[in-house]
Amino acid sequence: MKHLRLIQRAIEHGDRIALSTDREQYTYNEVVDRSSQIAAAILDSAPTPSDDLAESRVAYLVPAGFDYVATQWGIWRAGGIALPLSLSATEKELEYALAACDSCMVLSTDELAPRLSGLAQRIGINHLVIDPIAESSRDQLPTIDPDRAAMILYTSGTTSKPKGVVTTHACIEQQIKSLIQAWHWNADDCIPLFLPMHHIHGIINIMSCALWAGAKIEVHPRFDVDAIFKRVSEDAYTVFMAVPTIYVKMIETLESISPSERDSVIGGFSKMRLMVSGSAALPVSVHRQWTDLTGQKLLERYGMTEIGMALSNPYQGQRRPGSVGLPLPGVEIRLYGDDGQTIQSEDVAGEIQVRGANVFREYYGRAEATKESFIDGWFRTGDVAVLEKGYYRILGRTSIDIIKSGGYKLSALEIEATLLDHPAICQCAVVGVADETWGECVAAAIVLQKNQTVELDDLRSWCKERISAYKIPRRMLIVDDLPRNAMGKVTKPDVTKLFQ
Ligand code: MCA
Ligand code: AMP
Repeated sequence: MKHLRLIQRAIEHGDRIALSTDREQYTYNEVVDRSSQIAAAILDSAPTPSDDLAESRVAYLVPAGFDYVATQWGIWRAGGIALPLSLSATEKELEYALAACDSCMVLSTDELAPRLSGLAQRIGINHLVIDPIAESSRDQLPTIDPDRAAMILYTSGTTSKPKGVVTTHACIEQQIKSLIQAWHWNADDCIPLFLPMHHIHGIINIMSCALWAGAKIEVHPRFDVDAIFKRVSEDAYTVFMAVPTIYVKMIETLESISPSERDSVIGGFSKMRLMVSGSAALPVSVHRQWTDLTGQKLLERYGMTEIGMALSNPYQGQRRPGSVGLPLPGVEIRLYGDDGQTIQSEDVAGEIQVRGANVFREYYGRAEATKESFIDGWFRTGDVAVLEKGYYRILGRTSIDIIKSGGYKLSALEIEATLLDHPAICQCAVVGVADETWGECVAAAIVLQKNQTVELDDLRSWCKERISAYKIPRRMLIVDDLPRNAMGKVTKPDVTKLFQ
């Protein structure tokens, strides 16, 4: 049996510590062994038990940590496509995620089982709880070709419902190897993991890179600034990766704690070999404040679910605030103008387009959307950038309907569709409004049905049952009509102005 490279490397890392929490730690051997037990149990309980899942979709709702890695690798080793579900998803969102990619099975821990058992029964898919899985029932697991599909991650965007981004093992491997090389990952590294595990920032940049390198991941159930600061002041970490909102929150906390505590936390930060920011624009002011406080120059990089990481400031060399640097190893970048020509000179804005082995295979079941997202083999990111003195700088996005809040990519259209389901709402427009902490904050202008009223707090509670908390509009306005142009079309820039 030939193993996937990530698993083979884990076998070689053997008795090193792969993951730790405040109570337990697990070696690479333990993770590999557990993943083979889970793989065998998946194959035994598949709708048609077989020796290979052959790219069937297997979803899982498992918190970050030992169980998460063993489950993801278990699905891969059984030949399936791993589909991580969001811990903050509502039942409706879970149902959509399971149905839209035709999952044959869903796995969960015992603790999270109540969130899935009724749903799985209702939609008629197997639900396997991993805790009771014991000995492996199989000597052999299938050999997995690297060109097989490995993972589906949902990404929100220019369509109302999220699309499932399908990546292959080869693609994931390329994404990992590029970062290992560019950011000098090594077996002596230790990194905290507190980001959600249904997006690539947590899955690839942190978890998979660390495990590829033989490094140690310290798992936190969520981002808790006090818990992180305690460990930073104990010099626990060599590498740190977070979204800009987290740096803003850490600056606020650093400014509010006692001088002695602050000195010890800053000591820990200043000794790290690498601190990275990404998933959303890092304001220049935050970049500078962080350097002033800790002496660390944050390395800002740019990526996307469909392509992994594409651009990065250098590990050695100038890390320029406000810029996302240069193409990562193995990634080809071009800027594409409105005139359909590749931009050849600096200081001219164009869409970032990407080519390379890092690029995803398809949007699951959406052949048309997949086709439209490529031009001559280049993936169209929808992000606009400019090349300035050799470094790329992001200027914005081509679609106003994509909102980035707290590092999450949100679809204004999805939130609008949810609001429109409310019986009192007749029309609405959702926009992202600039916000110092969250980057953008979700705002909704709402027109009510005739003779209807609604309490905004009630509306928020109503949304809470339908969409994840981070998608719920923080700001809402009831208006008589939405701003429109001469053709009667809603003008979102004018909607944004309503909140300024
Ligand atoms: C939460 N709150 C918000 C938002 N989210 N308010 C405004 N806008 C928001 N987006 C409110 C809550 O309602 C609550 O308010 C209070 O803030 C605290 O909420 P909580 O959820 O506890 O916040 P947190 O735990 O501090 O979370 C902040 C966070 C989280 C850690 C920054 O948003 C996060 O993990 N973001 C990372 C997402 C990520 O990994 N993205 C990567 C995607 P109240 O107290 O009033 O109820 S991958 C990607 O983008 C690409 C590929 C890339 O390049 O990486
Ligand atoms: P996602 O679909 O969640 O993978 O989000 C990808 C999007 O995040 C990109 O298309 C960009 O719009 C945004 N993004 C990621 N990193 C950066 C960055 N450093 N600066 C600005 N935008 C970023």
